[in-house]
Amino acid sequence: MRIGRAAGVTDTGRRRLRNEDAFICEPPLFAVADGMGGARAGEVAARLAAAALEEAGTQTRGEQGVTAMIVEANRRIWERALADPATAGMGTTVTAALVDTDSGTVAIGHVGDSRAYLLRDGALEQLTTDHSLVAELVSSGVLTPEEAERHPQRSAITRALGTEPTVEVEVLTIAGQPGDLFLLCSDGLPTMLSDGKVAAALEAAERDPATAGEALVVAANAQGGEDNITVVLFELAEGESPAVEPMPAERPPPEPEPELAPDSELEAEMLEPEASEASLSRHGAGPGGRAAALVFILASLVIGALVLYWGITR
Ligand SMILES: [Mn+2]
Repeated sequence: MRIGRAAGVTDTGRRRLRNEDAFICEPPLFAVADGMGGARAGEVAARLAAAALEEAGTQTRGEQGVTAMIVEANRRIWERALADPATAGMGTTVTAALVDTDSGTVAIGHVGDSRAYLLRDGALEQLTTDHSLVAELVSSGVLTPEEAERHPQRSAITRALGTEPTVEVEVLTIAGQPGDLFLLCSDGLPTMLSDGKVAAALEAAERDPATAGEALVVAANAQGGEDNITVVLFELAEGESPAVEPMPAERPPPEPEPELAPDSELEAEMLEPEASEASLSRHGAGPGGRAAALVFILASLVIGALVLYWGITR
């Protein structure tokens, strides 16, 4: 099994001033976080969660791995909230999928109401159960699923990351099949689009993650775009995962942790496209180019010396 195409997209929507969602699309790790809290604290919480997950992403696998990275993210958000009164009470949802291509399994961990779905053989299945008030009322029979969709308290979550010193992570494992298309999303998608409409959009996009991601955001905005909308899509495919090129010994310095910054600064930071490690390592002349440059410099020196010698002896 290997991971095929993948894409992530986030959008502020049409009603909110800020985007407090964050996502990761770094195979084999995929995640969505939907922050909450006063001022800009929700944004800080979601970005802290994404940064913590991204750091752990390549070193772990399975349910234990995904649980450990979410627990660590919880610890970091909780400690930041204690240290910085401006962010007190901040929290975030998180839904993370960690693919193990060797065993062909996908471990999914989640806290809150961001969801994971699987499109397999044309059928869209919701994999996660929301940790939300309305989901509990539905499971206890107080509300029907249809009533839950229109409930004014539908965005109230019963579990969050970073609001308590410890967190209970719900995990599950899916045995993957070639052709599987996984979708992770913040609640801004399902509150605007029914599962049927989401499935139709995925099929209309011919299951291409990038096309489907854009189409889902457009469709959710067309329905009102009442919340931030974030979707991450990845497919599983037949075959081996390509051999991983050995990484350079040096690593770029870690990204600074997100701070509560003035609007303009934070906005600029958010808009800046993130250069991936792979694209960074491809910049510059490389070993071959370096040798050519060295030859050129040596040749220039020799010619310079000859010209100087000719000038003096003349
Ligand atoms: Mn949301």
